[in-house]
Amino acid sequence: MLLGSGTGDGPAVRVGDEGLDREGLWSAAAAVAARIAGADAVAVHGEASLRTVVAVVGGLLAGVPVVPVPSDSGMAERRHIVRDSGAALWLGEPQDGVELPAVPVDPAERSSTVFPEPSPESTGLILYTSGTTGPPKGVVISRGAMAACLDGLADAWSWTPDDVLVHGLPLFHVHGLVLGVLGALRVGSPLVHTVRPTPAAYAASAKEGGTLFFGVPTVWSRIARDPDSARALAGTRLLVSGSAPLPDPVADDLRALVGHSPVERYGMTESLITVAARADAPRRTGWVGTALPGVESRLRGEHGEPVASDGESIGELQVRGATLFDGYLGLPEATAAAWTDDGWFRTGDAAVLDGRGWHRIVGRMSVDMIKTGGYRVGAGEVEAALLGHPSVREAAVVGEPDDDLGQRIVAYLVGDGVEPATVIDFVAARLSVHKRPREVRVVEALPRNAMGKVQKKLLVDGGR
Ligand code: MCA
Ligand code: AMP
Repeated sequence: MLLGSGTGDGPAVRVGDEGLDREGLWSAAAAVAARIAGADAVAVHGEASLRTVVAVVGGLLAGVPVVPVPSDSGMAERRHIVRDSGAALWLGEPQDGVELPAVPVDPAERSSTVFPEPSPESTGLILYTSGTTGPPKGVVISRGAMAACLDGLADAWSWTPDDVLVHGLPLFHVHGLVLGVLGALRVGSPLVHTVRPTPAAYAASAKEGGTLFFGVPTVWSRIARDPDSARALAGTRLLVSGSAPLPDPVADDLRALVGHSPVERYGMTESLITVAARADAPRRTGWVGTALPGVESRLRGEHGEPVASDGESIGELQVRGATLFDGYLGLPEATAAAWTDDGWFRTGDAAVLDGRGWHRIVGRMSVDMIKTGGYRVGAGEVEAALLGHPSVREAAVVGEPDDDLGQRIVAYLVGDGVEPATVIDFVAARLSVHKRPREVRVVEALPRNAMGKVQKKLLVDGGR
């Protein structure tokens, strides 16, 4: 069973001030499942709340594919996700622009209806994620892929029911939802979700007995800059970092303040987590670990040629195995393009492998894929949104290095009377708040090559 059994009166999940034990969660979710059984898919408002957890578990109990919708999404993105996914119902607080029938979700409700476990091949989640161009694509994830990933991580991190998992990550992506909620339910460890991943909230949860903590690098670097909160983590068993590269100085500062630094793990929405450092292995700063059981990885050069696993040579990381997705919803061409002819998924990440199977991620193959605060944002979709603003004639979006966010979204714009704050709000309201440019630079012209293509490298290197 993907989520284990729904028995037991120990705490299962707490989000902020609201909590449920296992039996309470299962019976509240069963009430949701009874209402939605047979639907093609359900959209869930992905706010950080107990209600979201109940809604997602309800969908999984009923065997109905769940489509989490970012809670900070703007109208255009929300509409796209709802329409593209084919969701028939909306679970959670009704939102502007969503015309689906809303189904109430009440954590206090109880139902004893029991549902048969759906097959591992069936779809569990459809998660929307950005490519380099175009609107976000629906990544179809099977229940079996999630189970394989979570079992691999439980093994790597010696994650057991004795752990208390703590994090405050968004409930609409792999990190916060699959690892952070479904992982805790599958392993049987209680989850404390702090609503926001602030240093103070992590410190408070450590004092209350949290043992295992998840965060994106921005979360860890904010904790490292808050020594009192960092020291409060001293008694914890394991810190885990992922979704973006953990800067070496942050790992060093945490080692000094906490007594141990995070283990890293690597993955993608499409592949779930494929590579992880084991809890019992010595920390190797900058290295994200070895392939999970059931996953294989390799490096390939620009023309598909093998690249040596010598700890130095860089190639595109390609993966295959049990944790992989089933394709982009309704996009057979994009799905086919994501795989090599011999059946490996092209991650688009540049990596190094060493002789012991350890991986180091050295960057993205494309400048158009930005990671900001752990969120993946395609430059193309931000540029398209910006071009929808009447004062913008040309737009080029890049990710610039940022001490807090890893990369900061910067928009170079050509236009008439461009007001930076107005266009930033315009993107936030259309796409989502986390996709807004943090900075706008108005320029006379964009640097282009002889073919007319914008030379983004010049923007990044020439930017301040
Ligand atoms: C600011 N705000 C605005 C605007 N400007 N709202 C509307 N319009 C504007 N122009 C408000 C926001 O609503 C929010 O309000 C507040 O400003 C702060 O928002 P933001 O700047 O986005 O927050 P932040 O402090 O910069 O966020 C840092 C963060 C966040 C908490 C680390 O980036 C985060 O949660 N990242 C996690 C991403 C993640 O989970 N990725 C996993 C992908 P208010 O505060 O009131 O809400 S899955 C993945 O990658 C895999 C597979 C893997 O490997 O894990
Ligand atoms: P997403 O689909 O949002 O999960 O983003 C996946 C991308 O996040 C990967 O392709 C990597 O570029 C990046 N990523 C995830 N984990 C790590 C990590 N530990 N180190 C470096 N990059 C990472």
